[in-house]
Amino acid sequence: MPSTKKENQVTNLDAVVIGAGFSGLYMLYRLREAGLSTRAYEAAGGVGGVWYWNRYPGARCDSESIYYNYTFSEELYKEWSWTSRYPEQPEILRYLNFVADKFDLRKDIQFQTRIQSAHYDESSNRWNIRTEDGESISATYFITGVGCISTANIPNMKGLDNFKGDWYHTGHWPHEKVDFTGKRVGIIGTGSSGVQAIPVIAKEAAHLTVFQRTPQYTVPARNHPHTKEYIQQAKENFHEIKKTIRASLGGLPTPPSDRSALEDSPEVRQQVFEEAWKEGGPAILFSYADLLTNEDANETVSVFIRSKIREIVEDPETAEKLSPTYYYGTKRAIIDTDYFETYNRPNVSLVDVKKAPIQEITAQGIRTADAEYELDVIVFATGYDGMTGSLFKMDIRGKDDVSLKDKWENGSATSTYLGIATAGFPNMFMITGPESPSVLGNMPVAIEQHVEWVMDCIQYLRKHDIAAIEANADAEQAWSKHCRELADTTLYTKTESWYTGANIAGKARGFQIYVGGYGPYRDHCTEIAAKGYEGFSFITTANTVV
Ligand code: NA7
Repeated sequence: MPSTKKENQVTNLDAVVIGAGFSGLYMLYRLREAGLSTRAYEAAGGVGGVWYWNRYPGARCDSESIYYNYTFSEELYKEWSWTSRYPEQPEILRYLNFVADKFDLRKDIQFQTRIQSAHYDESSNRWNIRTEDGESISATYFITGVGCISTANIPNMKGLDNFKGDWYHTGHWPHEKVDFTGKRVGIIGTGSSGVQAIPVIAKEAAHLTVFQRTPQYTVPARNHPHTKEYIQQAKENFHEIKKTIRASLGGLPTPPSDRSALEDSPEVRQQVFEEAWKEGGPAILFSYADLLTNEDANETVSVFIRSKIREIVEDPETAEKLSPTYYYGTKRAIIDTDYFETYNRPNVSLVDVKKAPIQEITAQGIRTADAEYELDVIVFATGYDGMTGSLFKMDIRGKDDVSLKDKWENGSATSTYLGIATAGFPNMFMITGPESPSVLGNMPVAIEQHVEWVMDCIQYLRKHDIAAIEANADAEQAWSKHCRELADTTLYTKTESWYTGANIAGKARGFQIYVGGYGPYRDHCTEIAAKGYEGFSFITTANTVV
């Protein structure tokens, strides 16, 4: 790692990349390959992004391994072999370290460095960037690869400082093993992280109390090891896999059904859901075309999953508490290993904190409106300030010294052009930014598309001697409106979730994801570029806007 702490000196670069996860690593690689002087800045001590921090027990990916990786390099794809259908966090982290080593990326990553501010200077068309250590960097391009869900949400609960035991957030898990043996553990939150952690912690702890605000639909992952033959076949099918996932709606090869759930008789539908339940993973979500758009269709799958919960969970009262009522799939559709089964264990109990809210963390544990729970450890599986949280952690200022946070009114008026750029912030690119399809699919596929689009754009600017590119306000408004209109044709906006910002106290509500699917979105972005970056303005080297 180069030593770069140069007080009073300015490091001049072509491009600065924030983050060394899937986005940052690939962006860095492409910029460097194109001959741009580039450095990535990463707050963590190593590569990996969310996979560096999310080390909680049971953490694993919910996209199938053979698709949850880069496809830009056939050689890379063929050199790496995944061990199971849904890889665990340590394996994904090993993969990203392997990528960093293979392409010798580490030498251009400055670890343990948090970017404090990035201000655009209109007179020079450059970004002035400062680290928290006081280092100054000047760069033409400012590219964020900060992830969509990487800023931990630790609810502001009264009394946390008084707690005598240990507490952890799933997204900032210690590197050393947390030993739950013989401990009374409380876990708050039953999203993907809680659902993954609960069965694993329950096996170790003396007692696990789950504090649930909203019950979750979750379906079996049916994880299993991969055979050598299966992996070999995937490698042989590399080109086909790459082509299919890149054109798909959600970055996975299996297309969702084109049938309505309401076209089938109840008996046939039951059969379809049973088979999907057996197959596990995303099969249920993909079993009918209209589960996320039609309330009646959604009710059929919701009823089915609730019936499975009653079948699995022995205590009827617990089963009832675990049964969700919102539209299936409108919070992140979760897959699990033994989640509902875990509530049959004698050392696990479930507390409904919607009914009796948490009032205080005490020295001994958690006090809700109707009881006190003594605990040795509290695990916050309370999620993230999604989409904008990580961007707002930096003081990003564009033209006229306007901050991104102010422009987007703390998130309530978030608007972008294509989810990549935003008016008033020339030469700033967001990898999987708000209003891109990002989190509604298999992320590496979305990330590669953005990185490649940004790289092509930068090459175009350089070739045509253009100093800066900026999204036009009218194009941005039209894109935001289009995103909102599309979202309103679905059930997503009818449920409170981190997708809508509802999980963060005081955060403005808004659905900031493009729901039209990866493939159509890719085509649209490609067309915009082919039309000479329609909807963008160029600032020439003489500072004239064209
Ligand atoms: P999620 O999906 O946002 O889940 C967070 C959970 O924590 C969820 O059950 C929340 O209940 C609960 N929560 C949040 N704040 C509180 C408070 N104050 N009190 C009680 N319960 C609370 O985060 P995850 O980390 O599980 O998953 C994030 C994404 O990572 C996931 O979607 C995948 O894309 C990977 P709520 O449902 O809001 O009532």
